[in-house]
Amino acid sequence: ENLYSQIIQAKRNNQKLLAILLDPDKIDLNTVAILISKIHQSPASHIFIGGSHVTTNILDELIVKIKQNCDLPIVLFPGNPSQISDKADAILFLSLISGRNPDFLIEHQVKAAPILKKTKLEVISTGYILIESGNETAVERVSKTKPLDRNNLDLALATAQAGEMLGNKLIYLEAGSGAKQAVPLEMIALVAQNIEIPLLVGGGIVDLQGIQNAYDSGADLVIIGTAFENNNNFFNV
Ligand code: 1GP
Repeated sequence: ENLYSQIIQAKRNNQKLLAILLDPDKIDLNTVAILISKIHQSPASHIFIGGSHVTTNILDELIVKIKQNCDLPIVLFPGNPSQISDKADAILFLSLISGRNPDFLIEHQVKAAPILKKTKLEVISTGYILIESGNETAVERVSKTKPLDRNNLDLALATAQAGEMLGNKLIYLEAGSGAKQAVPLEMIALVAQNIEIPLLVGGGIVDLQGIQNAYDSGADLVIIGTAFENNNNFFNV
């Protein structure tokens, strides 16, 4: 069974999903075992791997090590085409549809396509929407695009719906890693109610209540990066 159909199935059953985002640049290969044990103690359903400016070449090795100790699906969340590893299970094939930088709308995807064709990775087309979060995040800096106004709910919805009409299989509302403010709950609710495909939400969620609020507003999958990175006991309450 492929990963996307599992996400669809979970959505149908109203079963909420949780991804822990690991940034390969910030991980010490020698301590992966401890990290994995913490992930096991958490409610995570997926591991996402990636970052806006990953410079490391330990990606393959890191994924192999995780796989030795952990059955959770590993999904690449790449900042650019160099962050592809056939050791993972799937890749979010992102198009930054909130921005107007052709590199992140289509150029990187053109570069990545022939590489992906040679792998067995499940490619999941994802409309990636960056929302203003009170501080300049790495996505904004690296992509040189402006996030959507956090008060402009109609524009966020229109963007998500355009992504869905273009054939995206997921919509990802992103405040950016380490965002001061997470995606507004009203925006999550409006988008969730008006698209059919699963909705991912991440960026700046720093406590369990924040995760629950996103779920209650209609997010199907929440991504936690920084909070778990800073405190591997984040989920143990
Ligand atoms: C970033 O949405 C993810 O792409 C996670 O963000 O690091 O703020 O949890 P945080």
